[in-house]
Amino acid sequence: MNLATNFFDYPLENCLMNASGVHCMEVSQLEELAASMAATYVTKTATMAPRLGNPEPRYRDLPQGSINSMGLPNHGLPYYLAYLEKAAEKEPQQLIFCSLVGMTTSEIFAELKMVQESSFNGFTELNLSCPNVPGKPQVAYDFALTDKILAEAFTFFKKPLGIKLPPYFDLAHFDEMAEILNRYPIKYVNCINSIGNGLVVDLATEAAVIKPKGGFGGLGGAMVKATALANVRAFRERLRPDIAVIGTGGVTSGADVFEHLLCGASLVQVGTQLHQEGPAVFQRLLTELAAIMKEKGYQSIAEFQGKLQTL
Ligand code: ERO
Repeated sequence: MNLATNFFDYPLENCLMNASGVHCMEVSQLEELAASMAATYVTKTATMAPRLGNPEPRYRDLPQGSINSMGLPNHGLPYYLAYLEKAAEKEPQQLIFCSLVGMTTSEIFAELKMVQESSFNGFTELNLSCPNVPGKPQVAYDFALTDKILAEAFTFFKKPLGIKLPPYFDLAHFDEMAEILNRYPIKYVNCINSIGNGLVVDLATEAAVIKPKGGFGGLGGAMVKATALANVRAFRERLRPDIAVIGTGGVTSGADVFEHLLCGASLVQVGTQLHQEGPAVFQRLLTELAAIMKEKGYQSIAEFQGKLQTL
């Protein structure tokens, strides 16, 4: 079975990687991802300065997924850039993604300038969808602001850039965001970040299960899969063909990976399930994906990628 694929000029052994935020905050975790069966990986979304994040408990695994309000704990962009520059020296052909976010537009531009001036030439993922910083709305729900940020960013940022999007729930919003994105030289979108501001209740204690923001947090895992697939499909149908879509959300099995690919994903990220199972999850998902492809008579991903049928 051939699970190989390409992401632009990078030949990859398969289509799997972590979702930013999971198993990628520490260099030791990044090294474990590099050594795992994941084809590539992304660093924890970074701010310019290190952050401790929100008070604990701030993450909870649930029977149907997870809820988190981490609040962007990270070691600061220079920490991740130093790792990425060193990794590229060791293995120049290895594809790695650098995720970043700013609390202000000027922080975003300062970070992009730092990446532009660095020797890191992989993909940069601009996260416009963090749901968990108190008082800070998700940028990508503000269409005019997203447009303004991209217009300014591309005046100086010349390296490959992707955008991490929040889930949208209305066809008019898919249309509006795709129309903006299609006007810029972005390389990919990543759908979806967690579904923002869910509330999970513990029946026994009659309390919320996480502490920050009164228990409100981003939902991930199995419960978000249908929303993730809809976003992958909706953007694949609307974006220029040269803009790739990375599928993230609800991947717990090889069947889920297959469905993301079928809806048009070029790569598939694993978040909640990676948190629950550790990096061994990638081998299991690949074994399951290969079994499904064999049963269906597919020899390669290209034979079914993006070919969802409608009734
Ligand atoms: O709270 C976080 O650090 C966080 N959680 C998410 O579910 N998505 C994010 O994008 C994010 C921080 C950027």
